[in-house]
Amino acid sequence: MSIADRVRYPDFLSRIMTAEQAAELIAHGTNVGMSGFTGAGYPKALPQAIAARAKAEHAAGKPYRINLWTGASTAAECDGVMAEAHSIGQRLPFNTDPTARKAVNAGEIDFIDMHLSHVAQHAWFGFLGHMHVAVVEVLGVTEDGRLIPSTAVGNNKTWLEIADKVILEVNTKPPAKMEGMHDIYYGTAIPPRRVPISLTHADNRIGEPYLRVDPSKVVAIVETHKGDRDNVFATPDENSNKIASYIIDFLAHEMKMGRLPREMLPIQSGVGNVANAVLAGLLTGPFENLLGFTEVLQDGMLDLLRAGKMRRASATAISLSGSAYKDFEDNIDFYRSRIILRPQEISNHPELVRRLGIIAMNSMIEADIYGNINSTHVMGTGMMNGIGGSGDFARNGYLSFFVTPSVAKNGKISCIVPMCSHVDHTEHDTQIIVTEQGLADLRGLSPKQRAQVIIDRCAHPDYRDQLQDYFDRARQQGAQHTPHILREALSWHERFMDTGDMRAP
Ligand code: 0RQ
Repeated sequence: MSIADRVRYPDFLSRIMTAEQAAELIAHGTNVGMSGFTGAGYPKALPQAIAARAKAEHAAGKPYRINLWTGASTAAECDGVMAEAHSIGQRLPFNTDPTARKAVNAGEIDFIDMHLSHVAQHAWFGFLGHMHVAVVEVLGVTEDGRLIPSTAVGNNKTWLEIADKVILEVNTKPPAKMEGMHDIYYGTAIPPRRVPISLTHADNRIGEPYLRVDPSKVVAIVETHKGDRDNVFATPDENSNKIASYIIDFLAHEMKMGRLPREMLPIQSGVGNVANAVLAGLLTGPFENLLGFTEVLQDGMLDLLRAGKMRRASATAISLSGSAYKDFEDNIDFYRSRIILRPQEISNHPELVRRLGIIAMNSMIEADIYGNINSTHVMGTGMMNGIGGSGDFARNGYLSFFVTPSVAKNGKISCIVPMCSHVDHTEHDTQIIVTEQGLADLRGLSPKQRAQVIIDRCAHPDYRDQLQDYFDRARQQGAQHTPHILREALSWHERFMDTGDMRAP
């Protein structure tokens, strides 16, 4: 299928140009809103052209950097190439690319780590500054100039609304039959004019299938024909399978006790190997007719849909491995009626997460004995990826799980610590912590009760005695509400430093 088949709005045909020509329209110092969420739906040609332009400008002794705002992470061919060309000044709200991560931790990129549900509204409020250019991947343009969204919606609706100029990358690779899968809600407003979002079930449609754009803002159309990043996952290992089995047993128990409705509640799942293992566990688990209300739809949810275990899934992006993507493409008629893709301000909206009663499952770097969670910073200083959507779901979910193997780096580091070296989710947002050692149900417990359960159930045996000793001595110091020996708690991580592994990769 050629670009002429995809761009059905005649006025736009004269604006087709190369990525290099379009990159000339993006000046040094520009705030650029790009599409892209968890390795899906990001522009594939412009970032390479921007990187090439930056290299040429730098070689000529001129500065060239842009500020890059997206939905969430992109890929090596987007964040990676631009970071490698030293062409990113500011970056928000999330990144998983290793080259960009190094530049963030080296202080070259000013990274702003944000809740994903906050990004669009902070942009509207004017908190982030002015957006000059939006670069958005779409699958096509309708006869009347509306845009067919791609594999990720992310913040595209907002970028198209607030940017002065728009560059569209029309990707002819994803199936044209994705048209109609999306649900773009245009009812959000700025306080005090906000009204309730009328979504009462995870699979409601409340918007329209297309993105709107003011045609006069579209300055360039660039063609691409490329798949998204291949999001390969390792086959779940023993630890991931154990974590998954504890969660599934716990959910079954909660249902038996009448604390979870028989029809189950919609599921949010973070990304990564453990998250995928939990979804794989649900495949053989006792629950039927599931609903997904999440931000990223990964392989595990596709499996649940295919097996008929899940009836529908709502997300903002489809982020698949190569083989799962092929299945998606081959069976697009099946999936398009079962998947709804929404803007991230809706997929992650606290109002909806709370109303729908989402079961949130997210991975973490470390938890402390009182239930505070570090999702982002290795050793309290090195940025890993960002908080992403974990906070949107954890604070507002009906149930909120945080999961991790009990140790990292081949056992050299304990993921249960006396005091987190950085806190993303406070003890008030954490209900259940799970490692391969066991599950700690913290609901209704005071800090001292929580500490004992976390040490007993979640700590690795190699570290359990050290943590127990710390907790015992902290309590002996006096009957404080949350006992700590501050000097020791703050220096705990130093014992891992000589391993050389306590840095963000
Ligand atoms: O590094 O690969 O160099 O060994 O951290 O750890 O165990 O592979 O786990 O891929 O699931 O990532 C929290 C980072 C976990 C992720 C985090 C090292 C470990 C390894 C990765 P190596 P694993 P995962 C949905 C919700 C925040 C955003 C979020 C994340 C690397 O889940 O970014 O939840 N979450 N979003 O060795 C030192 C420790 C460590 C450690 C792990 N205690 N100390 N290093 N590592 N624990 C998605 C979106 O929001 C879009």
